[in-house]
Amino acid sequence: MIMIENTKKLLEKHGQAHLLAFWQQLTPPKRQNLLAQIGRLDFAEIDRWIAEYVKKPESAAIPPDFAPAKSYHFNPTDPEQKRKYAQAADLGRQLISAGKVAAFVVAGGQGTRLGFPGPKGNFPISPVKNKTLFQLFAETIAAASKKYRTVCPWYIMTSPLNYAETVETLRSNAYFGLNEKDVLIFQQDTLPNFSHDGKILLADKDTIACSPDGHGGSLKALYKSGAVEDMKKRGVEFVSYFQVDNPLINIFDPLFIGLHALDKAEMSSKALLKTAPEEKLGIFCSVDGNVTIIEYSDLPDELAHKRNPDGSLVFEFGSIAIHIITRSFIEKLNAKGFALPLHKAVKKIPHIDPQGNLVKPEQPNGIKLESFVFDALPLASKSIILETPRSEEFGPVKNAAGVDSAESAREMLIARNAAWLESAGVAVPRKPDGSVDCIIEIAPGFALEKDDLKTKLNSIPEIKPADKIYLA
Ligand code: UD2
Repeated sequence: MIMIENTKKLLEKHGQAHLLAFWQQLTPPKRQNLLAQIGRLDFAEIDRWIAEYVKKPESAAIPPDFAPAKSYHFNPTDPEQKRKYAQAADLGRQLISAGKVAAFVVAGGQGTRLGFPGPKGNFPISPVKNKTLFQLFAETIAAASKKYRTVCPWYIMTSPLNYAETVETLRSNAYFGLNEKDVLIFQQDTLPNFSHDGKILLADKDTIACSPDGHGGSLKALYKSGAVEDMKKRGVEFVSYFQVDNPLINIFDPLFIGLHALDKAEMSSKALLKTAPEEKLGIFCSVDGNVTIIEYSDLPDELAHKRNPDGSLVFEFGSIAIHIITRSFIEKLNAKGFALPLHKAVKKIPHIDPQGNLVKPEQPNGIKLESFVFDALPLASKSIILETPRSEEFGPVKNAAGVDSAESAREMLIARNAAWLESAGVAVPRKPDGSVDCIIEIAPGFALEKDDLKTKLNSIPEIKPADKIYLA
């Protein structure tokens, strides 16, 4: 009794009394459930979010000292840099071999654009065997562990919405050949959803409407879940961060890992040249000398289109959400407490109206808040950017068709496989327009990078036009 009175007072003070509107209709367990959810909310923080994000129009606050960021080119540009790249790649290989590098995929998104039910990692993508994204990542991790004679652990962040299904996928597929104890699956937090006037929405009479707190939530979730502690026990010092939608990811890149370590960076990124000003990639810039990424939707058009005298884009480097994060950086952030800024997205959010009816809106009706992992970049004492060729490392599966779709990702996988084989001296049939005239899949266990093919040439058959080739 006292508890509900206190809760009522608290909610009234913060303008959220409607959360108890259906109290009288709830059974005791449902009342407990609702009270527990309310108990987990930090109302002082919520008041701040409402004032700072929910009620404010979305604004792109571009700081005055905003400039393009400097990056390492994928090929060294002078002899001194050539030496540094060789040293870095060596160091990277040593670090992987010593078990100091872990794979970390953020897989908590809802994948609404793709229209695929369930975890996006279950999406079938490989060109011949139709392996799923999760299987490709698992096989890559297994192949790296074998190549470097070590154990590379895999951390998977899910949201509460897809945790159980992700665990079930991994379990029922025997972790795709990895050891169960080397795969840690954990959940990110959620944040409440709001109406435009700052009221928390109810998904049901006893349930607050919530959504995952964005991939920025990973920096807290890694810590809270015990994943960082687990890394510490294993001696992992670097986290190779990637998104679940990119089958071309090179998870264990010795050069990237080595440059990050050599430059004593805390959080580093891979970049690629944008195809067009409109391409949907966050852009790299420097603010007050700190590497920063501004999301494409926040970059004013005039800056996105700004060109140098030679015609290149001034802000030409896009982020493909590939990072190396030093474990101690995550520990440091969490030990002293930190809050990444939130970003607001206006979305269609099903909810219960004041009369208790379920509303499934046709138009965006409310606000979801999320944090972005790249907002931690300016908090790092040092951050490097390594440019990477698009054809080698980026073919995201975002849409059902067209740009950044399963089809375009499969084409890129085939094109990359063909280029690797050709660079090893294997003839690959091509059509008159230059495109690859066969379907080739190279299993991660066969080659993780093109140099791995050199020792496998005897086991590669002759490839004829329209062939379907699986190299494993
Ligand atoms: C992201 C980047 C964009 C570019 C692009 C490359 C942001 C805001 N934008 O755009 O700059 O680098 O990727 O592909 O990052 N996720 C979670 N939990 C969440 C939300 C997302 O784990 O609460 C994961 C999600 O499963 C996916 C990744 O984060 O692996 C990216 O999410 P997205 O599809 O929303 O990002 P997108 O395509 O808008």
